[in-house]
Amino acid sequence: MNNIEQQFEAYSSWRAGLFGAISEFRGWLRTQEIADAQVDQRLEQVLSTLRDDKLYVAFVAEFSRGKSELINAIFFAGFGQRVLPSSAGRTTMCPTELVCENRDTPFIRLLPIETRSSGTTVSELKGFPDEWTTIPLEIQSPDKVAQALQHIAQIKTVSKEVAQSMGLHIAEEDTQNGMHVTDEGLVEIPRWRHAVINFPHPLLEQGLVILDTPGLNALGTEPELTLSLLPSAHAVLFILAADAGVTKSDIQVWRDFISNPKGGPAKGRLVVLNKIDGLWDELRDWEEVQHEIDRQIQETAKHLGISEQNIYPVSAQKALLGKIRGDRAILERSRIGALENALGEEMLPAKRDIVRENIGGEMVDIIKSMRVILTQRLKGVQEHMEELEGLSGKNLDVIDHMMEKVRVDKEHFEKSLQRFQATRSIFSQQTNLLYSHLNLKAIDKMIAETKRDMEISLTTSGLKTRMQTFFRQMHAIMEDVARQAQEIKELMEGVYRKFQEEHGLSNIKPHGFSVMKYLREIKRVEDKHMQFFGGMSLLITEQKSVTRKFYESAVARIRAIFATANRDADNWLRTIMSPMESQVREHQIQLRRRLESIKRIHKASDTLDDRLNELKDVRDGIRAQDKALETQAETITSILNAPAGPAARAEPALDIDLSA
Ligand SMILES: Nc1nc2c(ncn2[C@@H]2O[C@H](COP(=O)(O)OP(=O)(O)OP(=O)(O)O)[C@@H](O)[C@H]2O)c(=O)[nH]1
Ligand SMILES: [Mg+2]
Repeated sequence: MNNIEQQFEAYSSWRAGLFGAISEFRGWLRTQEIADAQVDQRLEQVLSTLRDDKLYVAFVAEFSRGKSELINAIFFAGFGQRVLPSSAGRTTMCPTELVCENRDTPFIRLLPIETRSSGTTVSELKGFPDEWTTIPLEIQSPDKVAQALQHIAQIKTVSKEVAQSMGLHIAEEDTQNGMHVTDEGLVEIPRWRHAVINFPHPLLEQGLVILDTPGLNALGTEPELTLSLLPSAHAVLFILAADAGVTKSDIQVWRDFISNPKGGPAKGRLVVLNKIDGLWDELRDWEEVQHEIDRQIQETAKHLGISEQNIYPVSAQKALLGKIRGDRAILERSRIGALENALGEEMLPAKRDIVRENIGGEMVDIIKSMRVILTQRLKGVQEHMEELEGLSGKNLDVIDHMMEKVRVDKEHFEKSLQRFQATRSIFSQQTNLLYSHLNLKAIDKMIAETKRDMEISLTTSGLKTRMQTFFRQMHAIMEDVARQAQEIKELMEGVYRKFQEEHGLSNIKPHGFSVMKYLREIKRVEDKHMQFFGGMSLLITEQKSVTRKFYESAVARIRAIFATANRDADNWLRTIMSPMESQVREHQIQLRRRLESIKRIHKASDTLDDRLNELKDVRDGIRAQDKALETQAETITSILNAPAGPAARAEPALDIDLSA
């Protein structure tokens, strides 16, 4: 087992442990009648987040640097031969995802390049299997698998007009980036736009997704890939080759897709110097070879403006060979181990932090609200018991009086409840306003307007300004959302406070709805785009293709951000009401119970002692539930806070704190 496999296993068992503890908690809540349907649904949401958890690793480089070979070496040596096609010249022609959705039916699924004409994004098309060509893989026959995977390398020739209609960039000269033109004046284009390989593999089955990309050409033509898939990948490996050095187009890929404006590689970004076996020279001693490798690393570090420790020298080819043959000496020389260690250590602890961040807050929230309910129940029973104890030895008049008091309490509470119902209608007006800001139809309208303006824009700067305006609009909408959410929060705070003051309900504060992450995300899409289009000197004849690129990538991303914001707002609105509602319900039950027992004693149908004993049982039951809740909460938080693996930092990155 290499380090990635070990780290992955540790991560998977951590995740499974968390999943188990949360499922158990959910089952327990169901049997105990503490949680309502909403809490149950929230827990289901948390569990499905854990279930669908994915880890993305992308390989990016100019063509022929050995991306596909490196993927074969790191992940597929166990297959006994090359899985992904790897050969001299351009090989991988379309972005290729390796996943395991279903281990029993391995296949390769290919999206025809013609789908580009429709302007539909790849992620949208994933919902329509009919648009794809699916070829089953016979895993028992490595040759047949290799043959089927050759599809990734397929090209076809079309006329220039057809290529242009698909928004593909044509290289007018051989030195240019773009699709190659044959002697007959036809354009060679990839046959497929995207490939998904469903392959049974232990890491893929556990949620790893590997993304192999073609060289610069295709990176540029599928903005969705570069602007959405790559930035969100948990790890990106940027590959250079020792035989090619650092060329102009390597630098372009680095600058456009990987580098961090703050200098140095960003988190989870690794730089690989591949093909070091080319420097192995029988006539030189090993020390000299190492010296030469070090020299190339220094050179590379200088070109990229990063430190030497960030560069991993390897030989993908020898690593694959060493693994398949079980030859330790070659494997050692390939230096693949150090890269695998770094990858495992960068990727998995970071991934754990992300999961922790995504569900930790929600779990803390749910546990706290369960605590509030139990505390409130306990308080109610105790007060009730005291009340009854006070009745001991009292005459009917006193009991009458007491009954009257409880009845007044109950009526008073019911009046507040009516007021509460009235605020509900204000609340729903306010939420409608919030939803009107987030309305996807309205966003679509703005998108359509942007598109129209861009298409009739006459200058490059006009195009760019229009794009900027679009981002500004999106920004402004989010700010409206933030203001509206704040208003809703204040409204709820007022309602909460009133209930607390008048009826002694527990002090709970509704939490706010933060739009920070959407704003940040919109900004990131904007920056990436302005960088992407800003560097281009556009011919005005290209405006249709620029518009389309913008449309396919930025717009798809922005729409996705708004869709997420809508979903988050739904959840927020549910949770902001839910603790309030459950408290009110609890309080109402208690009032009824108090009234009922005093009535019974009044009618002498129960003795005081019977009633008190009954209440003692109820109280003990709640105490036991409280204890059980603490045990479960403890289990869940200790898993959440567990440091990640052997290489973990001394303290967890995010401390989930359950103390009230
Ligand atoms: N000597 C040597 N050759 C390698 C190594 N890794 C890859 N190659 C060769 O380099 C060529 C390109 O490798 P690929 O894996 O196809 O490169 P790629 O980056 O996927 O290229 P595209 O798919 O065209 O973008 C192939 O002929 C490989 O055999 C290595 O470590 N050493
Ligand atoms: Mg390749």
